[in-house]
Amino acid sequence: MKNFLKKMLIAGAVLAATIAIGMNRQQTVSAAQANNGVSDNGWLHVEGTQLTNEYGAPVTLHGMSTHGIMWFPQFSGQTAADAVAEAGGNLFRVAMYTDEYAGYVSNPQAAKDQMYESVDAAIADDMYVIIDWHVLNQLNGDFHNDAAVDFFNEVSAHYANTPNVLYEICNEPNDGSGNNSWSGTIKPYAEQVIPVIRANSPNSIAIVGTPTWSQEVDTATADPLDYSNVMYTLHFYAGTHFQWLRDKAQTALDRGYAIFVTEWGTCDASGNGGMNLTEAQNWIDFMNEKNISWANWSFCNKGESASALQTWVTEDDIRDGVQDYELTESGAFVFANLRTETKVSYDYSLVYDNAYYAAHNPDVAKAYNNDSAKMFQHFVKYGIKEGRKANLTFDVKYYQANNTDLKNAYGDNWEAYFKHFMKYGVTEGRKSSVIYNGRYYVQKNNDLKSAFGTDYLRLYKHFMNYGMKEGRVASADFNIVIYLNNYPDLYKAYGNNKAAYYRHFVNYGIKEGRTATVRKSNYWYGTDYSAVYSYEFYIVKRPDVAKAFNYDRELVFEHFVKYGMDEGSQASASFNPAVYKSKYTDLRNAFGNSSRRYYMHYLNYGIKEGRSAV
Ligand code: IDC
Repeated sequence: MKNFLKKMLIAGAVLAATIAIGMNRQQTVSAAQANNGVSDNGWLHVEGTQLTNEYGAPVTLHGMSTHGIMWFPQFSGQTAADAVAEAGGNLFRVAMYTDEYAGYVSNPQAAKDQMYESVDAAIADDMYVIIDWHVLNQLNGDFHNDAAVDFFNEVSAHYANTPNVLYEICNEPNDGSGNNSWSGTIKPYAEQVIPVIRANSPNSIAIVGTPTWSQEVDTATADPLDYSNVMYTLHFYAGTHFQWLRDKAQTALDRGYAIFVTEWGTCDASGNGGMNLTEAQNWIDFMNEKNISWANWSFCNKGESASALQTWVTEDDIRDGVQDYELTESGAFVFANLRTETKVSYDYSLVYDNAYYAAHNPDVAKAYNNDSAKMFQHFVKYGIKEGRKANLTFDVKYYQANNTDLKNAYGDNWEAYFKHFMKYGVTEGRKSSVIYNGRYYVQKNNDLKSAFGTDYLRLYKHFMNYGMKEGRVASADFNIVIYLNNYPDLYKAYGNNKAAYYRHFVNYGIKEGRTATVRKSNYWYGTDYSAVYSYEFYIVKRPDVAKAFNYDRELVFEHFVKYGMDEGSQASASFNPAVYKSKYTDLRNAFGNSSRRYYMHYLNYGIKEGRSAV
């Protein structure tokens, strides 16, 4: 079993890296499926310097930026997105110029139409996509602010519930000479645009350009924006920008802020000068080491060094993906670095038990002929999405119903609940099943509290491995003592096999309407004492007991079962042990003065035999 769990962990990590391949596509228009894309990572957020996926794992985006979408629409739509996804990218940057090349301000509708087409193409491929307000050289610190507000208001409403979309609100917010004031001009612009986006799509990522062609991430982070999920733009061109610019990046990281390289080139900053692949490699190493996400400039066939495609390559040529000979020197270098690996690995043993999965998913067990490795793969690829039952201590539907904060965020996205639990929920001691609530468990078991404190992960594992066997209480919804007291049939079947009662309750008891919270009166370990016991009678007969236990029904009853019978106290008008004894010589010969045995005889046989004790 231990070995199998270990294998599961490893298989989980491997599967997480390759899972995209097995995913069912929703859209049929495109052929591509991004590696390490949105269906693997969900909504992104920023934690410190790190872009992080929905499940708390660091994630890196690598992809291509379009050239101007109005200039090169043939390399800005579905064909282009597919080609980038097929080459291993999980990011597509949609560069919508504001001014140059039929930019947004001269014909907003046409630019928007192309922008929507490009963004939707990336979404169809399960990629993340940056909507880039590609402003370059505005004078007087105006980045078409009003137009930007309108634009981002519209697109963030349109994509409010789409985890794919990231908003880059100003590509390079320069004034005429390149430089610009961060605190005086760019920051106020961001403070104008970001709230508009957040009003529509509160959890989205905003990427903000920085002074000097988006190089001064150091200046920007000296006076940072006061929003969550903000990233600062860094642009570099390997022929122009060297270690001194990486130092600026390092400054921002050292301060704890996240940067995004939304544009970089293998050549010089003009986009068309000399290549510097040595320096490009230095940059790639730096970005890999820091987990910095990037988009390369640019995916087009323009005759300039930065272009990834040869000048003669057409859209038709790349419908079957980009072939090596269709790439330029730059393109070849960039494409070789596109693929990212999922860095997520989950401890599936927290939510998955092979025998349980087989028992509760007979279709799967049958399809895979009970092969445990294959069933586990089924769970990771499909079962988790379908919200299937996979172990006793994590019930995804219960988790949804009993954690309303998550319900609001995840709806019926079952995979999100499983992953949330493995990553966070378990360590937070959340309610995970009708039989388990970490906080309750530690509250009700003092020895565990001193052993584990609030290490809820260990508490959960303790419950799985020992707690159930030991019959410990771990949920207000299931009290094993009450359960086994209430139901004689169960006690007969399971005796002191405590774990069996948890299983029975989860698998059958709930459906059968059995109760494990309220004791049926006069039941003790499955035996009904009603024929020999009534609370009202007993407290009159034994005022000492009633007083000692403050008239508590449960405790008074417990006294009767544990001591009262031995003491020969009558507890019901219909059974007087003294009368029973004096009436039946056979019993007297057998039981002598052991008064408990008269009670038990009456309950087990006497009643059936028609004997009487009054
Ligand atoms: C370049 C294009 C080039 C175009 C020029 C002017 O590669 O074809 O003629 O813009 O519009 C940036 C900009 C990006 C530039 C790129 C290369 O964000 O628009 O593209 N660059 O010069 N910042 C630094 C370099």
